[in-house]
Amino acid sequence: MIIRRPADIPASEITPPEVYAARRRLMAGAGALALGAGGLSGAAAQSRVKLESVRPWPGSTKEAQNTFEQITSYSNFYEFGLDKGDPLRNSKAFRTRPWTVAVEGEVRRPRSFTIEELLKLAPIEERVYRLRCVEAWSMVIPWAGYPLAELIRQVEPTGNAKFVEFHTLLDPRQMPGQRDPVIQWPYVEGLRLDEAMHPLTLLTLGLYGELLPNANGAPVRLVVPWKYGFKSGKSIVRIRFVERMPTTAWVRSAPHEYGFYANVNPAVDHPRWSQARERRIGELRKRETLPFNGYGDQVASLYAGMDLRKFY
Ligand SMILES: Nc1nc2c(c(=O)[nH]1)N[C@H]1C(S)=C(S)[C@@H](COP(=O)(O)O)O[C@H]1N2
Ligand SMILES: [Mo]
Repeated sequence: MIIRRPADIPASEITPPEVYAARRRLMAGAGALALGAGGLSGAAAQSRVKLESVRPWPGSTKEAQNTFEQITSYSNFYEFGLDKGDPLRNSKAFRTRPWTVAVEGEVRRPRSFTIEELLKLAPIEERVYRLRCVEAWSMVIPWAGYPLAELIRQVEPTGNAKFVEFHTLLDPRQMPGQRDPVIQWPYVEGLRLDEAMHPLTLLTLGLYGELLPNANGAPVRLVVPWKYGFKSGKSIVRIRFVERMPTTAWVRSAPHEYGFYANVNPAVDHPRWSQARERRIGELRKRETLPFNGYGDQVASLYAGMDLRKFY
């Protein structure tokens, strides 16, 4: 039996079947995405805005950081297309002002936050985190934000709040990828309440000391560094506290391939490829993937007693 490395796996195997089918339809449509995007291809680059005060965070990884260029041009953001360069190409005219995030469900003080309020809610830190994508690539990224727990405390979850849902903007006029039913839109992700409250879970507003680029989930996204990248929803408009485990977009789309927990785990293979190793973007060699993406000393206790082969 031949064991193939991820680099040898064709796109047809590494991509969920419905995504692969959609990609073929888009290619057959000869640029239908770019044309359908309302002239986005001619839009000027997004202006870059420096954040006012960003403090360094002592827990940052000292590993070499990926460049701004790599982080913005190699990204998954299916609302803007399926290829890694599509989010940068197709999101230039994306409007992120005005923007509000509704926080609702099982909370005593439901309310909306404007993006301006979110930028002032707590001191913004630069946190350099590793990102491990389920597709077996990784990056090191200097995000800017503060723990999601700061926001959660303000809305006071009730005793019934066990899980938190994160909903991305639904706007097919601005997000051309949403015109193709690759997944059921909008993108919905979720965390258990204790995961959402964990101090590593970052409400993210910036990258490299600037406001978030559109391609990386402007104006506000989540970053959950011990989980596969897809758990970190972008361009969030609604945060909902619920009693039951939410059916997230990827679990709905391919339940045999993507679990709710999605903790980075080199010992549990994806049904179509190994998760034991990863390629850091910008490198050729493979690195060993670490349990919980190297954050195990801080998060493993959240899963004490759970069978992580079953709850993947
Ligand atoms: N709304 C939305 N959020 C999303 C995605 C997406 O397609 N749509 N892709 C996810 C995946 S698979 C990854 S790996 C990360 C990548 O984020 P980054 O490119 O900003 O690092 O975003 C996640 N969040
Ligand atoms: Mo990913």
